[in-house]
Formats: sequence, structure tokens, C-alpha cells
Amino acid sequence: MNSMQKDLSEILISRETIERRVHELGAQIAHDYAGQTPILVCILKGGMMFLADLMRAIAEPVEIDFMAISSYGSSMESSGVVRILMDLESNIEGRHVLIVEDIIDTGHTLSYIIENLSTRRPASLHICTLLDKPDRREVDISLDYVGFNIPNKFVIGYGLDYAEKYRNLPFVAVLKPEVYLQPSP
Ligand code: PRP
Ligand code: 7HP
Repeated sequence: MNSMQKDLSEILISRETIERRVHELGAQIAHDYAGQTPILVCILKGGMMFLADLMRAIAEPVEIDFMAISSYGSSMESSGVVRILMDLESNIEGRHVLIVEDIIDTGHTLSYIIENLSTRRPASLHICTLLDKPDRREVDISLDYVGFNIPNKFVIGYGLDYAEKYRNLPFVAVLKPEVYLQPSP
């Protein structure tokens, strides 16, 4: 067992299950955007592993771009205060934009991103998230592509972190409570 695995209480979504679902989503997106060359906007840092796999599962031309948003910092609770740390390089006016997120929790981050990107007059703006935690929602948002609905548990892996760790696990897992309850050194 490696030094990260001892911190996990359960594997919620296995590597194989993620791979299968990402391929389904990619096929659906390729079908829905055929002939449109959408810009996939990855929300850093958590969305990067999902983007890398999803874009390879879309057998149609796509462009990619990145945004970094601060909301959680290193804590487990959203501050509700959202700001852009790194903006897009592309001009999205008149373009079909698909936001690629790892998780929608309270919805504050995404709601801010939607509001912000909408002012740039894209031809369309849709959302693709690997994980949705609907029990935690504080802002009503409609999601277009969802990989998995998950229960109200703090998850890590496949891009998702706790205090910047565990993003490199190839599956989605739940942390043991003692990991986040222990005092920091
Ligand atoms: C996470 C996640 C979403 C957001 C979801 O990002 O990637 O962007 O929180 O939470 P919300 O729906 O409650 O707003 P985080 O701020 O942890 O940054 P990271 O992706 O760099 O880890
Ligand atoms: C953000 C976030 N980051 C990691 N794990 C979760 O369960 C999360 N919810 N919102």
C-alpha cells in the first residue's frame, strides 16, 4: 500500500468506471458539437485530469483553454468568495464554449464563471462536470453533462485535492476523517 492509500476510507469510483464514463461523455459531446469546434475551458487545477482524458475521447476537432479560480484555497469549505487567478487566452465571442469542471459542490464557483463568461458573448455556453454533489448545492445551476452524482462526502483523486495532495490518484476516493481532523504540523 502506498503512502496515500493508507489515508483513504473507500474508493468511490474506480479507474475503470471513470474511463468508461469519460468515453461515453466524449462520444456524446462529439455528437452534440459535430462541425462546431468548441473551446473546452478547463477550470484549474482540479479539472486538468478530466480534460486530458475527455478531450482524447472526443473524436471531433476541439480547442482548449484554461482558467484558474480561487474559492476553496486549502480548506474543505468554499469561502463563497470567488475571483479569477488566471484568465482565458482565447476570445470566446461567437464561439461554442464547454466548461470542464471536476466537481460542482455549492455551485458558487461555477455560477461566478457562467456569469463572467456570459458577458463575453459566446455562441453557446454549456457545462460538463465529472462529479456532481447535489446535496450541497446553494446556487441553482443547470448542468449539461455529468459523469457521476456523488453523496455528500469530501472526495479526492483524479484531479481533486485535499490541501493540494492526492490529485494524482487515478480514482475518486473518500478520505479518512482522521486525515483532515489531525492538527497540521
Ligand atoms: C473546487 C472544484 C470546483 C469548486 C467547486 O475547486 O474544482 O471548481 O471547488 O466548489 P463549489 O461548487 O462549492 O464552488 P478548488 O477551489 O478546490 O480549486 P482546485 O480545483 O484548484 O483544487
Ligand atoms: C471542492 C472539492 N474539492 C475536493 N473534494 C471535494 O469533495 C470538493 N467539493 N468541492
